[in-house]
Amino acid sequence: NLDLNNIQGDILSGLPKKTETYLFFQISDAKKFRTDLRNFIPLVKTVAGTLKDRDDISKHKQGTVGGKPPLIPMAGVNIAFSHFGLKALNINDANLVDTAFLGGQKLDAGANLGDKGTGSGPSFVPDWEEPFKKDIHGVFLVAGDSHDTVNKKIGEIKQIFGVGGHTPSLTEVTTIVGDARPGDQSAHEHFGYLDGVSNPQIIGFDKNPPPGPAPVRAGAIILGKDGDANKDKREPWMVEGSFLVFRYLFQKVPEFDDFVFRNRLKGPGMTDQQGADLLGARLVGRWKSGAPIDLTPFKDDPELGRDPQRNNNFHFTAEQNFQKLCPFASHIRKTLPRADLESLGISIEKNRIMRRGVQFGPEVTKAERAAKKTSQGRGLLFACYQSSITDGFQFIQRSWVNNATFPFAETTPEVPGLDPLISASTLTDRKLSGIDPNNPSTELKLEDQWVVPRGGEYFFTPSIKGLKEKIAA
Ligand code: N7H
Repeated sequence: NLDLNNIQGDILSGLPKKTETYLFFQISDAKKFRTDLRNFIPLVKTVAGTLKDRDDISKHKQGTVGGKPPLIPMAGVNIAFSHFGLKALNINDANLVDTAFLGGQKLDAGANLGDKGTGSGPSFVPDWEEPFKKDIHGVFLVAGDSHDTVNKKIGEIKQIFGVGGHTPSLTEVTTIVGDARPGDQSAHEHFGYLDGVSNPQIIGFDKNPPPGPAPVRAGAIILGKDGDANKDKREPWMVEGSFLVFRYLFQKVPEFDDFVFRNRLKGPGMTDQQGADLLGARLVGRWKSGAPIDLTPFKDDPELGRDPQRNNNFHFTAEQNFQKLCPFASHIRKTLPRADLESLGISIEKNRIMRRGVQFGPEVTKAERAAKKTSQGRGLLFACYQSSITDGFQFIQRSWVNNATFPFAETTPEVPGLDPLISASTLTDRKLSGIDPNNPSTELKLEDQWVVPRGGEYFFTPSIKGLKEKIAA
């Protein structure tokens, strides 16, 4: 019972994004903004539209003989609003129940996410890029095959809202461009690991879910459906919307590589590079190829890594209370503990998030690699959708990632420690156990923070009906 013509496309099908621009804005003239928004709505790509685009892309690929087919010009546009934006439009969003959303990410950044900053409580100012310290009202997401197509689309959007003319209804706060990495790294994030392998499969939407974590009810991601804890409180305009978390995450790649090499694992017959690759895989929980270490703990298996029928089919079940195969604190075990909780009868459905990020910044240069020091900004425009930020992104970051005793500190001799990639730098004594498969209690001290948050906001991505009947009404 999902209306695929009503739900914005990025949420369930992911706008195809070789490149994606995020244009953050403030509403400067609420009345005119509403009128302009009516003209903008036809540009919004729905799930149905995105599925059609994906179908066209695959037909196009199949129809080309030899070589790589050129991409077909294609752009997808979505829009989302922060709590501040809805307030600027005089929309009472009190029933858009989600403490994190209603407070905004700046308020969350210190106490709940652990970002660096100054001050405390409501006067906390995160150590972010300047534009993100302002109240952002909304964001346009424009994804596509090339900068040309995306920029053209952005030109159309600006024209609709009068930007650059005499009567603009919004002002641009900042624009960030994300790009998939080149060549065979296009599906890999900047540390080199295959990304986008594991996302929740939605019952009733994903027709043939590959083996892996249990599919979730649509309400885990989409408001007003079974599985949304606040289903009964949702007003019609909220139904089939979703909360979007955006985080501007910089990655220090040469520093990470240097740490992994210096702390490489050692064993009979293992080369230095193999030892470094094994340590990296144990920090992430997957090899760079995507192969999960729960299935192939000591040797990469690229064929497994690229096989969707197998690369997510693991649950840490052989590992209850143990971390020989995969450290408790490895990134993918921390952020999705699978049977670690499910075997105790604890459902993790409400904690699932649909990740839709894209990389930004150039490849690491020779000079950076030689200096083992980052001098150009690069990282991940992290984005994820959920029906509750409080149970989704915020909970994962606060209660799992930043919590050294999760999971199993009570029942194992080893304290798991912190997620080595994304735990907060403000935490003291940053370390994790389980890194050496033969000595799980040995702890590895984390010297640095390789993922640095430099901005973000919480948004609501409304349905088409929500846009027409409430926000633009
Ligand atoms: Fe993470 N990385 O490259 O190491 N992530 N992540 N993430 N992440 C995942 O399964 C990465 C971040 C999740 O289902 C993979 O698609 C990096 C945040 C979740 O088993 C890799 C950054 C949050 C999963 C990375 C980053 C999460 C996941 C494996 C920041 C939420 C699915 C590939 C720059 C708070 C877990 C895959 C599952 C997987 C990386 C950020 C959450 C390789 C570099 C902020 C839920």
